[in-house]
Amino acid sequence: MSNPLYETLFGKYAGHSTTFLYLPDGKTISHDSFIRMAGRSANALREMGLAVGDRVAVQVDKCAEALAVYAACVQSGLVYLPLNAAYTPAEVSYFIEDSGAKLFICQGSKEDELVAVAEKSGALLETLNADGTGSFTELTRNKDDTFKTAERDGEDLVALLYTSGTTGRSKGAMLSQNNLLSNAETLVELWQFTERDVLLHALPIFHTHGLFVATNVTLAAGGSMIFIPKFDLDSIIENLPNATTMMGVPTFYTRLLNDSRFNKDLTQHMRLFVSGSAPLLAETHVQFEARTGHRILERYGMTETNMNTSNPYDGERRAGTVGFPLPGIEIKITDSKTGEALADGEIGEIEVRGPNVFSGYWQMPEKTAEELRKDGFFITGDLGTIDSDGYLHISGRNKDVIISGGYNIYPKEIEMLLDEQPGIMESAVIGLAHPDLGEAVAGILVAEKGETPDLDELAKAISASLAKYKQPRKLLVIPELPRNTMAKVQKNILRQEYKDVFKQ
Ligand code: MLC
Ligand code: AMP
Repeated sequence: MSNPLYETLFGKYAGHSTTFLYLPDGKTISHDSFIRMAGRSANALREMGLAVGDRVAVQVDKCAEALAVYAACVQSGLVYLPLNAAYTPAEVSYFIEDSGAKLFICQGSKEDELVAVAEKSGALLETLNADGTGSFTELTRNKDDTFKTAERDGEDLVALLYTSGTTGRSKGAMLSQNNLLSNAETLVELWQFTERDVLLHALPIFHTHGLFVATNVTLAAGGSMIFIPKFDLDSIIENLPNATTMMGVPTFYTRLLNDSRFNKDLTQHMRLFVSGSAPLLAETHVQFEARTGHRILERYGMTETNMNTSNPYDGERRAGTVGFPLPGIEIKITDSKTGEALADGEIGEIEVRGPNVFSGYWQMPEKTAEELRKDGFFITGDLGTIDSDGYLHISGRNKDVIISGGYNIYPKEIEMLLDEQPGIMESAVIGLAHPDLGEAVAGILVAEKGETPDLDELAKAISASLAKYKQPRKLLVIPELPRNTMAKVQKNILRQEYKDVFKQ
């Protein structure tokens, strides 16, 4: 096979008139039409002068055309770099520059703000809008809809996904053909996906969950997706009767449970509900089963590794656990300080090895060496334990990260901004329990001597630099931050002190 990922996800469906996408306006796109759309995009990319290995950064709304750019990149050997649509130009600028992207495709409405970003790093700039129009679409018009697929092998880079770091600098996780292919094939089998499946897709397509788990698994099985722009209760309820499966972050499921229309009748025909990206409370699992009769299947993954573990499809889906290592993937629990393996039942660092594990961080050999051991085990930064039946329980994190509605937020990035603001001496950013988002961001501030910061002004000042979902939902001023004898801020004390801030 010349390009295994392309063949498995797309190529083998050429000529198939089966439906791939059900779109919000009632239109559908068949597998064949989608592949032709991707072929036109691949020809446009080639004619723009892009060559195998070049990075294509994409910050657009969710639409079929965006997915076709992903397929076109796979087909033509370009490296796909999806970016959260909420990132500000200041945030995006780093990704474009760091990746050396040759092309940046953005929303038309943001073009003016982003011209300078593209120019600074010498990237071409094109637009793609939520309705599929835009300058990039114009370039694909009248192009040949077949494209000679680029030869690629398993180790070749397919995607670069940026994940923030505890030091504040984002790192580009390099994902290969094999990483994505092995995971998609494993999950199709484990979760028993077939061409009869219709996945209700309400996740964003710029992260692992919506792009590689939901989309790749559906594609590899030859199934179809009801493609909803974003999570919206009414559209979920309206579309559920036509779906067989759904994947979501825990917020999807808690929001559904808060709506009385979500009941057994609406879900009886469903085959599978999958949850991941953030901890699903055991309580949500139990309530979901009581309401619908379905046991949510919880799995565990991350940007650097795709999916690592899953509760079983046929066996017991155990609430509060993330199940067993996927076939071909090893998990071990180690002592954070020594790296030595710990016995089952002990809590330690979760490490993972397998064909799913990325090859390293883009142009960051030192960071790669810190987290990816020579023997292939990746140190996830998550803490967990394996119980006597082999189920993995995630008990916490060894990394300072907040997970809000399934988005990872690194406090360091926000603290650096807060600390720069006039009148602020220092800050600690923490995640506090939030009924809808799991965790939400709070900023605890210490003012310079004699200063009384205006918190509204402060919030406004940082908003230009930070995506909305990262902005603290609560800012508090306190006299001093609690520190241990090593002068390290004790965030656990702050989390305890302010634990009820977001509780209703
Ligand atoms: C949106 N907002 C958020 C937010 N999402 N704030 C904090 N955390 C979030 N996750 C902001 C909006 O900008 C808005 O601001 C306000 O909060 C309220 O918006 P909303 O309408 O209530 O939110 P909504 O748009 O419905 O989004 C919530 C959500 C969404 C949970 C549906 O965030 C979502 O789809 N999350 C999925 C994330 C995901 O795909 N993660 C996978 C990562 S991959 P305002 O003030 O302008 O109204 C990964 C690996 C793995 O982790 O294992 O899968
Ligand atoms: P990201 O870096 O955005 O890919 O997020 C990956 C992180 O999400 C993991 O390291 C975990 O901390 C968290 N995560 C993913 N799935 C789960 C889950 N099922 N339960 C708890 N945490 C999860």
